[in-house]
Amino acid sequence: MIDALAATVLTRLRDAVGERHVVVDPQVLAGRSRDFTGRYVGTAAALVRPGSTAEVAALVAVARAEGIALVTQGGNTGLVGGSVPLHGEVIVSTERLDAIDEVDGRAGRITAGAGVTIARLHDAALGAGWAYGIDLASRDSATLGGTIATNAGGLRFVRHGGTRQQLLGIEAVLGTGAIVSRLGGLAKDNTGYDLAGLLCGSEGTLGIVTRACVRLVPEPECRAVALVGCVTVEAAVELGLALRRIVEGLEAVELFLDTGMALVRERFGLPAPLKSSPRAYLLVEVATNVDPTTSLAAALEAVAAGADTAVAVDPGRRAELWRYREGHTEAINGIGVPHKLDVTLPDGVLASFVDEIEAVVTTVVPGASVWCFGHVADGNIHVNVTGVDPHDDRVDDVVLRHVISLGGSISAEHGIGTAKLPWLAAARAPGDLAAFRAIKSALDPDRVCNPHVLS
Ligand code: 2HG
Ligand code: ZN
Repeated sequence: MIDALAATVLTRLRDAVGERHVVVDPQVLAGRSRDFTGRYVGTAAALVRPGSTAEVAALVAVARAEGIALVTQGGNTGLVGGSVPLHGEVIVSTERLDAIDEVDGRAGRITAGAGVTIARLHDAALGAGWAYGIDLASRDSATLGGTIATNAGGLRFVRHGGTRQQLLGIEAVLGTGAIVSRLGGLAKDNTGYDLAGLLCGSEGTLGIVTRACVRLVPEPECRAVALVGCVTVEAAVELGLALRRIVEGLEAVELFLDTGMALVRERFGLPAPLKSSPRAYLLVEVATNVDPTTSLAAALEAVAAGADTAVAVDPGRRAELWRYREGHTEAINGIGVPHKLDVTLPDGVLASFVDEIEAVVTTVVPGASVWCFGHVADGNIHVNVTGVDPHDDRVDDVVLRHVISLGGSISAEHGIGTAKLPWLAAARAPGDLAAFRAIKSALDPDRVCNPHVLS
């Protein structure tokens, strides 16, 4: 599309963001046109790097006038094909929108650009004596804007909720070209529609987020991590549910299995963390202002007496235990292009779902390997499947339809992107979908903002 218009369009894009910030180098474009897994690979004729909200508005104006589609990209850590140019879109990189504008240590909030990474946000929060409630394994690359676009959940959801719960305000350029800006940081504000909440999770389809104001949470003084071996998945799920009820300051409850543990250990050359070789592992983190080790040990004794457990308090050892969980994504990528199915199940069927899903998958693709891990306290399991052609959707179909039949969600935290689009109609009611379409056409009437995602 852009090839035919190259001369005029490129000139207008350069006028909008400056000559240096329109990148056409094929090597750079190729790197930015594929996702982390390699399953989603597109092509782009240009990548643009706006440096301000006004420049984003100028870009959107060019896109509307020239009929160009835009795909916004932060750290490109998305896993559902939502931030790569699968239909020749121009990539809008938020990397220059990287200023931390204000850290309010008294009120506990930060205003920052969409391109600020989650790791930088954490550092800024800690520097002011606070913490940011969203954390995820891709923290060094994932950006504030990207996590807002996808309403990222991450590792601390059980305590702080998702990104939408952290948002106090947003600045964005809508597909209409209008700039919306509400960054006053008021905790309570019911003056009309919640535009920040609407843009959060909209996957770049309604506009481009340029800045946001997020709330901070207190940073507890002490942390402890326990890795508990469980003989069955059901025991691990039950333990996670029980801990949610009885442990104060529960910050994370993560599940993974013996197969994933073996893969991660092999990939990174890690030692066995426990004496036994259980079927399932529960990784629990607690953060409180008094040393939580004794209360965590007592809680584990109460609900999982005698379980094989490793406990860590000092930061280095805690990170070592987390490595077994956080290493999953990279280790799985190392053995082939995965199909990633990020789903939520109701509590009552979670364990049986994990136990049975391999059989469900291998009925359609014999020989496929299934890797389950995730945020079990939120009912969120990441079903990764390897050994399947990247373009073969039969596995996605059978897993997602199974999830729907069990009353679950086909997207817990990664979004719909292009990956889940074929199943959206089965997962949402016709009235919901009509409302989605009405919102899209009101805020992005010319379909310039990520038009192939979500609709
Ligand atoms: C995680 O929880 C991320 O580590 C990635 O959401 C999940 O790789 C995945 O499937
Ligand atoms: Zn996750």
